[in-house]
Amino acid sequence: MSKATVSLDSYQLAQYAVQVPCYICEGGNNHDAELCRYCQAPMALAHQARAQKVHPQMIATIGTADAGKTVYLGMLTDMLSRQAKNLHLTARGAFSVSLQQHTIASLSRCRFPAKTPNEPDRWNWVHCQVRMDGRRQPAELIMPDLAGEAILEEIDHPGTYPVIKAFLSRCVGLMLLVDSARLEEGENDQDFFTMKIVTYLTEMHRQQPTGKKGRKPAPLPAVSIVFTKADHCDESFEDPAAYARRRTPGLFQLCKEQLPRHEFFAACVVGAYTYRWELETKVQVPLRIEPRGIIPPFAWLMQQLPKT
Ligand SMILES: Nc1nc2c(ncn2[C@@H]2O[C@H](COP(=O)(O)OP(=O)(O)OP(=O)(O)O)[C@@H](O)[C@H]2O)c(=O)[nH]1
Ligand SMILES: [Mg+2]
Ligand SMILES: [Zn+2]
Repeated sequence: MSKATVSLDSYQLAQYAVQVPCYICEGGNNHDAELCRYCQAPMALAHQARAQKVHPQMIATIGTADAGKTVYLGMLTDMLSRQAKNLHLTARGAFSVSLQQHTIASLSRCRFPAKTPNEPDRWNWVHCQVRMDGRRQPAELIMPDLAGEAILEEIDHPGTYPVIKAFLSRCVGLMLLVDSARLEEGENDQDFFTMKIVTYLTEMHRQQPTGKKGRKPAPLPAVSIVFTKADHCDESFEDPAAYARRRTPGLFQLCKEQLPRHEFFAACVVGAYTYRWELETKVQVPLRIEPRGIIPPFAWLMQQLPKT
């Protein structure tokens, strides 16, 4: 009678019995899942966080569609990864370099990067370490590039994008981008949209369970409000708070009443631009890359972060 050796795969089944919590929404996932089955955030974030002692803090960059989030975040991460002193960023994991790589590659071909798709599995997530002067320990941060349409959809219809709610409820700092090109065109939708975002945040924070008896609720995140595309309005660089009072009075007042830690900034990535027609669509073309005011909103936010 012949004998056959059959290897037992039961050890593999044992691995599936242990669930790995998603770093963003804390939902349990199989150990080999690439994306969280509940919120579609990359599970690499959870694996990296488990492998190190310090737990990354979350920083959100939010604003309407077209506000300039991708361009701003891509330029910010690129500048910080090249800057050697004061504030320096090191990407954690190859996927954390994609945003910077795509943004800079597009700009150097005289194009702006493409619109961020609405599907969470196609967003770029930056997991990085930031070293700062005056702090012994570097900060570990997670900063995704969210799609503006998805942000507003979640605010109007809560539950549409669970990843956005989970992320915003846990973030310690926020960069709220306001499109100053639209403000200069005389549109006031930026004022309404950004007021909606601030109200959503403060409401969500109020509804959060305060935890065990005696434990204080987490403080509201620090918020830097950034007027993007400020090449359209030099005056916003001179006094961003005065510009906010004039151009976005609703947002200015709401921040004053509701956000104990906030500051206004102006930033732009290009110094000159033109337009070209592509398939009957007018497309903006960056001519000169001349970043201004990119680092201050982030540097201010870093000073507000709790020390880990
Ligand atoms: N003049 C000028 N235009 C800019 C600047 N930054 C972005 N833009 C314009 O704004 C557009 C949108 O920028 P994005 O960074 O893709 O905007 P977004 O907020 O990521 O938009 P979604 O991905 O739809 O959420 C770009 O295609 C440019 O036309 C800037 O600094 N100056
Ligand atoms: Mg984008
Ligand atoms: Zn999740």
